[in-house]
Amino acid sequence: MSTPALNLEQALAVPGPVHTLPPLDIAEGLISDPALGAVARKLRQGQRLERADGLALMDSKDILGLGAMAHAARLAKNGRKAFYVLNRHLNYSNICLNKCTFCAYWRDEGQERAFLLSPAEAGAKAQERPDQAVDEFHIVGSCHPSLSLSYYLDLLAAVRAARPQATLKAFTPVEIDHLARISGQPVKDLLAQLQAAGLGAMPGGGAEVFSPRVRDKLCPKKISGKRWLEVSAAAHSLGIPTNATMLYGHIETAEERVDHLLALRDQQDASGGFSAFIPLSFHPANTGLENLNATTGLDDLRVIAASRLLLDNFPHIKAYWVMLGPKLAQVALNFGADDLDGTIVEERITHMAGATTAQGLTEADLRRMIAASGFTPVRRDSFYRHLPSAQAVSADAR
Ligand code: V47
Repeated sequence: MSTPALNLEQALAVPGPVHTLPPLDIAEGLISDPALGAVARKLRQGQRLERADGLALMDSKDILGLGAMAHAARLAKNGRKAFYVLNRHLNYSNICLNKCTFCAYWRDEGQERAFLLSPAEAGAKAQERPDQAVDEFHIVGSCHPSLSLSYYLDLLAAVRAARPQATLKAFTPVEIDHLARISGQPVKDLLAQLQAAGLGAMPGGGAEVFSPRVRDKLCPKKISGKRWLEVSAAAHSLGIPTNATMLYGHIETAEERVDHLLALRDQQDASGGFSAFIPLSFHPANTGLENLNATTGLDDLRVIAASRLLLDNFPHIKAYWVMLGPKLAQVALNFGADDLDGTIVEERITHMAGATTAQGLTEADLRRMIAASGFTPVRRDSFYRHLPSAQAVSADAR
């Protein structure tokens, strides 16, 4: 299927920058934690939540109360739709200057398991399984010490040539900042050049937790949270929709989580181009924080629910099945999430940190997970436009 070019308003999944929640229908008897009572009252009146409300959400063990509130917000935003995308992750390199403590993926040049795909190799991967549709390539790598901008332009060109109809969702704000520096250009000029080369959207990685305290400890070489937001805003100003993430479950406090979410909400008010928020549960294996425990299911659901409620101006919350596991991702659809991400095919970052989930899921798996939880599966493109299920299309073609 060929995808027509988008104008700015279509490309941004929200009609205007501020998009708060309508008054929500939350039954009194569903909340057992008294601290959540005041939050529920505000939501019933359509009031925007504040920092103290966020802390009440982030500290509560009343998982059913949290779920009831987040589910009401989810229904107001997305009804009973649950989205998925036919995507493929393409990691071009793990050779990275930043060497973050929480990351098991990075390597030094020449080290065991270090890799760098040539643009031709990336193009060949993009062409694999020609019978299976790909609507989006999620292209992410590292801050490589010696590649020049021409490599990244060639990479986009090779993937684009392999599957011209797929959207290239490429390079986190961290990589974009790195490319701007190595090419000596302002971020906006660099983004315009990448956009002309086929970049259609950007993933939300590298946000971690914006707190300078956490960044100083875990990723001192990475750009600041302020810079991450500036790069995202520059993309929004060019009509490039982007995502946002938060890596939680390591050394961050509840306050730092809430402040991260509120900084994203402020940025969305200002620049309006975030499509989805993806909470990322920390996986400790093979990292510098191996002594930490993995997150619990309660914490995962709580972060998803709190995100849905605080990020009232984000159209979508993803339950990323690679990190949550498919079963909890399915449950998360009742706790505020409306998107399961996609088929993925090959995942490296979380699996190098000990994930035990599959490398990929089929469209049938995703549709079954969604339908079995009582939601309506919707195949989407990178801009949340609905697409017919590829299964239905191939069945029709028979
Ligand atoms: O940027 C690194 C995080 C991110 C670990 O935008 C870790 O649609 C857990 O950003 N344990 C990559 N997380 C994943 C990502 C993403 C995934 C799915 C969809 C989208 C989207 C974005 O994973 C990294 C970093 O923040 N990460 N190490 C770890 N040990």
